[in-house]
Amino acid sequence: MNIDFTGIKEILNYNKILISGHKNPDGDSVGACLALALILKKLGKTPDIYIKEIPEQYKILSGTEMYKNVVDEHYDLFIALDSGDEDRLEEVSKQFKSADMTCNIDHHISNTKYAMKNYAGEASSTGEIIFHVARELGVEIDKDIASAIFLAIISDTGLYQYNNTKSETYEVVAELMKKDIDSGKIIRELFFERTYEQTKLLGRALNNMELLFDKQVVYTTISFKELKELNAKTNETSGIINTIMQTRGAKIAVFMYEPAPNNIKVSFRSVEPYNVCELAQKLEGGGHVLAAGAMTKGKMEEIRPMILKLVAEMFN
Ligand SMILES: [Mn+2]
Repeated sequence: MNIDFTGIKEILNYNKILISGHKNPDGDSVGACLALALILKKLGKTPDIYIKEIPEQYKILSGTEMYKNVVDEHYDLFIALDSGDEDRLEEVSKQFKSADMTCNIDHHISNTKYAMKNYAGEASSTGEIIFHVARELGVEIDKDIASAIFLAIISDTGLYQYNNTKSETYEVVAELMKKDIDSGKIIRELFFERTYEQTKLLGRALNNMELLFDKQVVYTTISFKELKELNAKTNETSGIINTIMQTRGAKIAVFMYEPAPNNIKVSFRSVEPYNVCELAQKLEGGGHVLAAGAMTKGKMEEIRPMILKLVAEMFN
C-alpha cells in the first residue's frame, strides 16, 4: 500500500457526511461505500450513501438501508470512492462542489486528485484501501464490514485472476475470512448467478461477437433496441466484457453498448503489454491498464469503426 493516510482522521470532524461511488456502480464501488459507511457508523456518525440504483447482485450485503437515491442539497463532508475523476461521480456533483470538505479514496491509475484530500494509490480495489482506512481510524472490522470489503475485492480482481491481485490482497482477505464471512455465498451470487434477462443478453452479445486483427481482438455490441427487446437493464450488461475476453488468444476485448439512444458505453479489457487505459483516455474515459472504459455520444455505426481504428493503431 503506497498511500499516505496523513490527515485521514480529520474526516471525523464532520457530521453531515455523504459517501458516493461512481456511475454504473460495480461491486468495488458498492462494497467500498458500504464498508466505509459501516466503519463511520461505529464511530458514531450517520453517513448517507448515494447510489442511484443498486444492482440486484450486491443486495446480499447488509446495511443496504443506508443507500439513498435522493439526497439533501448540502453535506459538510463528501467522500468519493472508486472514482478516478469528478465526472465519474454519480449525479451528486452539486453536493461535491458545495461540500466544506471533499475526500477522494481510490485506486485508479488515472486518478486526477480532484478532491481537497486525496488518498489514491495502488491497490486491488478501493475496498482493499478501505480495510486500511479502518485500521487508521482504529475501527475493529466486523462481519458486515468484512463482507462488504470481500465483495469489493473479489469484484475488482475478477476473483483473484487479474494482475492487481498481490500478496497484500490475500493478506487482507485472510483477515476478512477470520470474521466468519459467508465467502462462498458472496462468490456464487457475484460470479455464478445471473438473472434470466442477463443470460439472454449474454447470449445475444456472444452471438454478435467477432474476431478481428488476426484473431487478436474480440469485440461485440448490444444496441439500445436489443436491450429493450430482451427486457434487460443496462447494469445487466456487466460480465459481458469479461466473458468475451475468455476467448483463447484474445489480446484485447471491446464491448460497446447503447444504454440510451446514441449514447455508447465502451469497455476494454486486455493482456499485457496492451494498455487499454490509453485507449479509454482518448475517448475521455479512464480506468486501469488492463481494464478501462469510456462513454461517448453518437450512433453505433459511426462510433464502432472509430473505436476499432483506435484499437488497430495499438498493433502498429
Ligand atoms: Mn474499483
